[in-house]
Amino acid sequence: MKKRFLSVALAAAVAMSATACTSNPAESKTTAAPAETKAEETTAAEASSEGEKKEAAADGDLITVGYAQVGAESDWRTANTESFKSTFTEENGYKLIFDDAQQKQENQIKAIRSFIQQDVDYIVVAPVVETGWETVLEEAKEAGIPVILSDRQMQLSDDSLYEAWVGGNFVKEGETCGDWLADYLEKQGRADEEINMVTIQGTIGATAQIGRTRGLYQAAKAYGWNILAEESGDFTQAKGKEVMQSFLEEYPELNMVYCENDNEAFGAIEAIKEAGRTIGTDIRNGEIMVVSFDGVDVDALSCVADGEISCIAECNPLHGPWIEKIIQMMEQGRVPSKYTYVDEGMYSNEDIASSITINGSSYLIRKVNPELLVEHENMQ
Ligand code: GYE
Repeated sequence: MKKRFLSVALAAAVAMSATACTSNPAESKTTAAPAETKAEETTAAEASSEGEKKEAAADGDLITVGYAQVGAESDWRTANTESFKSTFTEENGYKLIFDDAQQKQENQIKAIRSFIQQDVDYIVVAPVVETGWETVLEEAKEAGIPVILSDRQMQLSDDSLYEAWVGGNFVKEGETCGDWLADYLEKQGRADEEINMVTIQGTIGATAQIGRTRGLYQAAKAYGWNILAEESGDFTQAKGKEVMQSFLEEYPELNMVYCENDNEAFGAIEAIKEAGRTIGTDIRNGEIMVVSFDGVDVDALSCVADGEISCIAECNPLHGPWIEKIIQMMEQGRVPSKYTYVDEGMYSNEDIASSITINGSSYLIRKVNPELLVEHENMQ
């Protein structure tokens, strides 16, 4: 899965833009759908099977799936939405009812209630935060509609309120990022450098925020790094920039920024440049090092290629096919695994190490270079 992230065109674009770290959201390009779900390219076929689809719909053969999505806050989210839309197509036998909650839990709860009213076959939720879901999930249970979680998790007193969850291991992502940094400094004989870090957190209370912050704290404690301040950037570029601007004013001694997603990193990069500071790994001489999470698109990978982001702990957004597998199993009366962790690695342009080991598991570190892009291309 993870190696199919970039389409041929995107790979070429990364190769061409290797010297320009693009941080304009308007120019953002997102990941391609997995190879097995190329809905976008099938317009002609779609047209010819229009009659069949109508028949299927009339027969009620389509499986109706309501997806309560968080919002459209980041490139990761856009790729995740695309993965659902290209998987749950009528051609594949589904009717997808998609709802964008604009990062508000009350909107997600309304969406779930509306899915219940429409008597969908399955409800999929990417919960914006972990708490506050008990009541609405009870309502789904009473209506006999199975709920599947995608991406973030929920804290519930009764885990049988959902069938399964698919997503990334956010604590491990944070630990990987921390261990990469420690490894990087140590291998260069710079382990004694004073690290003064600021954190631009994700949406407070979201699993990705909780896990990545926890992973960082463990690393900071283990390696003796100072965390000067932390504030939420809500996983957006605009807020990330705003938060970084205030950090730069308040903490001129900061030499590292831990951004809990790439869009926040894009904002932070803009703020650092506008403040007349330099991005880079020479922190002893005033440069500021940027690290981040996601790595889903050409914008982020070109920042790594340019050295503007030193490392990205990858987070895989292509959940559509995984959720579909779960639904298919349930259709056959089988019980899916409760938790599915998607494969994730690491991106960097430093030749420091090719893997990192955390609690006995090894994580591949992929260098962002033309070979990596060709590798992606070959996986299409
Ligand atoms: O990293 C961020 C998005 O929950 C994993 O949400 C997801 C995070 C992702 O907005 O970019």
